[in-house]
Amino acid sequence: MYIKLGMILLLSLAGPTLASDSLRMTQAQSPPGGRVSAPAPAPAAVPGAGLVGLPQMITIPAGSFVMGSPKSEPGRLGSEGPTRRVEIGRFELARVPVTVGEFEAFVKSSGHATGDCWRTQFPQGANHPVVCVSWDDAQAYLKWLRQRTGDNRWRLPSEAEWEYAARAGTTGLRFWGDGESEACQFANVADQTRVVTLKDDRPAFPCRDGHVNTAPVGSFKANSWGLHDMLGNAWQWVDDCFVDSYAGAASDGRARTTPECDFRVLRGGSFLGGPWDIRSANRDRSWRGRGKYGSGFRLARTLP
Ligand SMILES: [Ca+2]
Repeated sequence: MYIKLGMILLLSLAGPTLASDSLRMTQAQSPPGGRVSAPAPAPAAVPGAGLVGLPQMITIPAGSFVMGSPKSEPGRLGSEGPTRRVEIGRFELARVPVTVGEFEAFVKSSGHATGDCWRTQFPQGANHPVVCVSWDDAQAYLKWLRQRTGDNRWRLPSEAEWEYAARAGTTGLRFWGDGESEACQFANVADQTRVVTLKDDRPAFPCRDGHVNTAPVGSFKANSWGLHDMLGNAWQWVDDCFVDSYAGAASDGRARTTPECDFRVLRGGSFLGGPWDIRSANRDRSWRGRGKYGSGFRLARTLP
């Protein structure tokens, strides 16, 4: 399932001058699992340029599933229906979301202009998911990644692909089942740690996951397809324009998009998500040019 480590080691995100462009992700900066850090450090001839590992990608098998939620589902939004069967072709999805360290390497290397929100909301390690980034920031990251790797297949998942992968064959509220007390094994959610620490009275799960804000990516159990953090930790931008219903949506897994649409879809909930938010079918939206408090993204790649 996983790309062989040898294949992902040290693809240069710094273009053809691999040896001279050598910002390194040190061991301390490199998140646990899911990323391959650079080997023995080399002198940084061009400070700010990037040499980082690529994310571990998981091959998502072709198949079909029922997208959306039944009207009986607790917390359901009207936009989660009508349910319909969708056919998905195989593709790749990153094992974990894009991290702060990776986004920082991108900003330094590309000079991409973005606000400070992604690094100033609360303390985060380099191995936490980057949050408060916009859909346009994600597109800039993808453009940079395509250029640096010479691989034009990098993209965001479509909303249908995302839900298919998040469910990993399950049909309930969450990939671990419908239970709320189990949530803290599988996701960083609004939990009792946050309730007690911040006196936060928003709806929370009846368990402790140990994290008030974001957690290092890959800290919680994966779904059965090996994907971590599909629910909780950080919202994930997908490619689609937000439409308030699935009526008329394609059934082949393509993103529903037009160049002029300004509101894009976010999926998965975040560290702020209570039981109604942390569901495989839940949807949110935001203006493409502005990050939400917990909005991040996860890389996908097209397969032939
Ligand atoms: Ca939490």
